[in-house]
Amino acid sequence: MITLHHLNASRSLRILWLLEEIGARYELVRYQRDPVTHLAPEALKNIHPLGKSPVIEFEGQVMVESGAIVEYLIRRFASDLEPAFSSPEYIEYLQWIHFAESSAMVPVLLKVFTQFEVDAGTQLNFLEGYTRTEFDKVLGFLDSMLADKDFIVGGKLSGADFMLAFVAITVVEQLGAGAQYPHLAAYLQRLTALDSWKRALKLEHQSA
Ligand SMILES: N[C@@H](CCC(=O)N[C@@H](CS)C(=O)NCC(=O)O)C(=O)O
Repeated sequence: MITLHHLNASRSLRILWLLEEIGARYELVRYQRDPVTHLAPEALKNIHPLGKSPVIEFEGQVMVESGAIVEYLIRRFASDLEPAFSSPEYIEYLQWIHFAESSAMVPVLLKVFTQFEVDAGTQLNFLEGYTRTEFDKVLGFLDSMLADKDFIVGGKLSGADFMLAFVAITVVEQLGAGAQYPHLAAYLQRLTALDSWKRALKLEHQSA
């Protein structure tokens, strides 16, 4: 049995959606962000010292990092969600999984945090220009790569989509940048139309 330690409004949505898609038996343990600090509750540190989510427990091991969890669960339970290792698509698949949590999340989070500061009236110097340049470069690239695709790799749903969905939802819904990135917005619409996504979102909202 898999246990998912799930923090609301977090990257853990990637894993919740994946578990719903796979149809695996799992237990959901919910945690709520502190309304002021937005941090996870201390209780999450009892599971893993970082106190971040997602965390899964499986067969006596504790595992963190959403990308690693996605790769592992797919390899173990849903190999149809990854291309064959020897295919060119596998390289694309692996690249996009890691792009989602590294190249993409850095400018996306910078944008979220600088927005907080701008809204609070903080005078930003280097950070504002750097964030804008990086965000436009990386999200523009992702948007262009989605121009003629339903899913990011091989014309079908794969682990890379589970990773990128959180990037898309943050950019489109939280940052309101859907008009600037129409292919990303359309991609998110396709993902959110899937039954497994709808089930995951229902569970996510129950935890709010
Ligand atoms: N690279 C990690 C990042 C995990 C992470 O930073 N999770 C955030 C939520 S999106 C978190 O738990 N924040 C609460 C905290 O740090 O207290 C992953 O992909 O799983």
